[in-house]
Amino acid sequence: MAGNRTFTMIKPDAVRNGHIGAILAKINEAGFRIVAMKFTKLSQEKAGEFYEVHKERPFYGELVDFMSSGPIVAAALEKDNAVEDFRKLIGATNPSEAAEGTIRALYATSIGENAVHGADSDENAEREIAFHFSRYEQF
Ligand code: IDP
Ligand code: MG
Repeated sequence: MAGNRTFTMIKPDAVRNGHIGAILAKINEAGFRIVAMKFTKLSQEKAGEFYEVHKERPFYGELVDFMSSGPIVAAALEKDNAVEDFRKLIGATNPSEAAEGTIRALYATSIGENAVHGADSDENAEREIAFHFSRYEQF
């Protein structure tokens, strides 16, 4: 059964470009409830740990540098079928392939600097929420 929680980050490019408000509005309009949220910055070490699954990929170093290059917004979101519906809302990894109206089509600049993260499975959503938030920060 599909779970009802997912995890997102508004990435440093979108924060720098002033898109926090617009992206949160899209998330709300799509019917997600925010259950935890923080404005924070990842150290190189934390970014490396978060993206450990991509350690062997050629873009890993670039990804870790980028994700620790400035503040982010991290949030846990709730909705029926949250993981799949959120991936639809953000669009393809590469913004040039992202469907019209998706967050990445609107706000991403490149395949690396693609505005938002979205968890790709219920299991990873729970792992990522626990990585960023204690139980007492979740509502
Ligand atoms: P996803 O974010 O759509 O799930 P993944 O394949 O899990 O995409 O990759 C994680 C992140 O790594 C992407 O969101 C993007 O920031 C970065 N990334 C993926 N592919 C490339 C690439 O070819 N060059 C540079 N960065 C990449
Ligand atoms: Mg992914």
